[in-house]
Amino acid sequence: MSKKKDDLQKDTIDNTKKAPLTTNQGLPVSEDEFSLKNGERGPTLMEDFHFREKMTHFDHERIPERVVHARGFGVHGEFEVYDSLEKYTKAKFLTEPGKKTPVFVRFSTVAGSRGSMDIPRDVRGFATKFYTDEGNYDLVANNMPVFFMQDAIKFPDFVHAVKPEPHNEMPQAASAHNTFWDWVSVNTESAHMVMWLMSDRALPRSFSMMEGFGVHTFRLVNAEGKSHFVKFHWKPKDGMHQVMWDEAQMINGKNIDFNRQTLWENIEKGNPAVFELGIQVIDEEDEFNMDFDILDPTKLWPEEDVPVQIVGKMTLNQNVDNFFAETEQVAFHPGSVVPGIDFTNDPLLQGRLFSYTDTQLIRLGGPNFHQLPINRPICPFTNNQRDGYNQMSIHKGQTAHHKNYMNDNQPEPLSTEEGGYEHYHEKVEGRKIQARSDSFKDHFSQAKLFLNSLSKPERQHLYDALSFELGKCDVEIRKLAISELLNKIDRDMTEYVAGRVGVEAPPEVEESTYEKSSPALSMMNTNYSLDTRTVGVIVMPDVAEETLTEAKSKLEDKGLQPTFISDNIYQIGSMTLDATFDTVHSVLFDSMIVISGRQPLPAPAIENLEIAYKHKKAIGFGTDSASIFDSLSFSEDAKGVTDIEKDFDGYLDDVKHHRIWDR
Ligand code: HDE
Repeated sequence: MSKKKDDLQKDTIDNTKKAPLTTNQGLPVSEDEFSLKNGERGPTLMEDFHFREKMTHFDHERIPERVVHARGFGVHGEFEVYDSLEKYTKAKFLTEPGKKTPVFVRFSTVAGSRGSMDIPRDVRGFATKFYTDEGNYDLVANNMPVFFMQDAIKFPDFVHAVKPEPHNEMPQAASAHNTFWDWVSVNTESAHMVMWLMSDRALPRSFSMMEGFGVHTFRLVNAEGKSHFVKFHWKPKDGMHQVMWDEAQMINGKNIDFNRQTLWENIEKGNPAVFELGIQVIDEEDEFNMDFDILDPTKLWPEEDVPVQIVGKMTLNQNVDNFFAETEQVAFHPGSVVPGIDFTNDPLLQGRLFSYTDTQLIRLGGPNFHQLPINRPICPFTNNQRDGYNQMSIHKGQTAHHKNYMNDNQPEPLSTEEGGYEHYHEKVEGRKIQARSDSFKDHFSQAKLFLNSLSKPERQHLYDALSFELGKCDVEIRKLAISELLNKIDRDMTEYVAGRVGVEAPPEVEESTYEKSSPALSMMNTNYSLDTRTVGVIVMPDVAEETLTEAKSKLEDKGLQPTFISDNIYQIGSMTLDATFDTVHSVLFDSMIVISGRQPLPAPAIENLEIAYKHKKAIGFGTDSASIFDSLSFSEDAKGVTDIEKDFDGYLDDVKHHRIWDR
């Protein structure tokens, strides 16, 4: 159990134990089904304090959802630093090799409301709270390394544009609508991020199969006070993998909780989500040596130019005990830092430093939200703040002021040598102006860099995504986006999308001629593993029990997770199958296998296999099932279709590689 999980125990109430029902005042209750009435058929009486208390609590059970990132899913774990990073930082959790720090991570989508689906086309939040010995450090990251704008003052406009439209609250959790495309088309600093949003990165197969990025340039400051610029990365052990858009739309209907359920179940089964922490570092002296401004949050540092140094590992291995108390009440803030980590003048970051505490005040109802069990540090904290809504602590003593004589100046600020936080002594000079540096003006080069770095299928998916999204917009907005955004990034993309959405491609402009690419940006250049991969195994009733048990153990031995599916829940020998075609579908699995015996396939099995084939998934079959191909549109010789009795390894290799892209 992590130190934080341990810390939560003091507030955990075990409601699984038999206990008498009481009111909030501890009064034992004798009746909880009938309110107090004037006669059996009479009106309810005001005097029924138990009814009133129960109903009042219920009436007040909702708090405002987050204005963005409303739908989230939290998990506990631990972070371990590999080697000391003292060269760069004095942060203790990064300088003691092997030191383990408890963490709580909340993954989220951005635009949808709390009850929206798990796989919209959207950015994913990836916020980590490190409960360090020097206080909480929050790395409030996303699964994309850049952002839609360069200055925080535009954030409310952007969010208003991407959220459901104000007049009719549609569409839910989607950027495929007029206001989003209107905003990004006339705020072209969004071009790079729009490419990411239209890419497969926006449709992660699982929370454990996506990268995380701190986005901004931060500072690491060492004990000598020397600062380096840094970008933070999370690299997933299982690699980055996506689902297809057509598939995502089906998954969202079949299982709205797809990503959260996958994570929850894997953790329950003992399969943690594992990420390595990476840093890219630029010396202060090299601040101006890139071909962009390193303070510009719409730019990434190509990994080939500034390598990612892997410095530690995070293992997410424990689910929450209570969703509301932990996942909903957790409050992140990019301004929660520890000595050795500091900010830069990235204007987006500067604005975030204001917004996060402010939003918690309304969401969590007052200034004491840091006392909520999930938010409080595991190290002691003491200051002169008192009172306010929901003050949970009883502060003993007469003084709540500093400096003081009466209490010998306690609590006492620590010197920086003793561990007190010191802001980096950055030299700042300038006039007060509302303007943006010219060094932020290139909006298109890295949009093109991203596009240049994609493999053929990834690029095609991006074009298809644009065709879908703009196809949902009015014709003026389609034209606007194509001429103001796409045409300035890539001509081929412009012509393709214009053709698909039925507008004329605008005249060619001097489009970005940026030719560089960054192979690290392609999801194809990632880790491939069989761990946690799922297989839907279609079973017909005449199959022998041994065939099934053998298949099950063969698959499980390789780390795969089979679900045995039939028309009905069949009991085959002593084995009970897991699901029926009513409850699951091939879109919910990474791969399908048919163990049919010689019986013809029922219609739902045919549909499942055809869709799995369309979604480029590996398909396996048993030798005596070869007749199934009589009812399918593809043959046993098709790519990624394998007789698992003859070539089990070949089948595994296909599953491991996620999709048969050249099918
Ligand atoms: Fe956030 N963001 N954001 N954001 N953000 C919030 O804070 C904001 C930005 C991110 O799981 C809010 O507690 C502004 C970038 C995550 O609880 C709010 C700007 C990145 C989460 C807020 C940004 C993020 C949030 C809403 C532009 C990636 C979810 C609820 C200046 C580095 C945290 C809340 C969780 C949440 C403001 C841009 C990541 C309103 C003003 C860039 C992962 O305060």
